[in-house]
Amino acid sequence: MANSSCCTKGMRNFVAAICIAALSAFIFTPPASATQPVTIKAKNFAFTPGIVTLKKGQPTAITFVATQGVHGLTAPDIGLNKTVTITNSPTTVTVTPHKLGTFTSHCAIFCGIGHTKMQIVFKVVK
Ligand SMILES: [Cu+2]
Repeated sequence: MANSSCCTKGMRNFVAAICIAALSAFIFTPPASATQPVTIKAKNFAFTPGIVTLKKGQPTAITFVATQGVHGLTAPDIGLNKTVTITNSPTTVTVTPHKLGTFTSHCAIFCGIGHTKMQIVFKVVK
């Protein structure tokens, strides 16, 4: 008796495994618009990193944490419209910049003699 199937059982299992793998990759891959989360550390009297690059129109989770002192940041140009108080307890906010450019923000909470020089630069790119 001739086998009317064009595929062996092994081939069918192989094809099923490939389909499951492809489906899993589709389901578990984050959306293309998500960007890598960013952590910004604050101390007397600097933000680290001092320059943060974000993508226009793409939400980015930024975690702020102070390793020394208490600081603050407001950056309306990147969508951070309320002052975030930065303490040793991490605070995460999601921002979505809507305009291209390079924007400088200063520490929003007086933190000492170097306060006026404490700044961070956000670069919003395509
Ligand atoms: Cu400060």
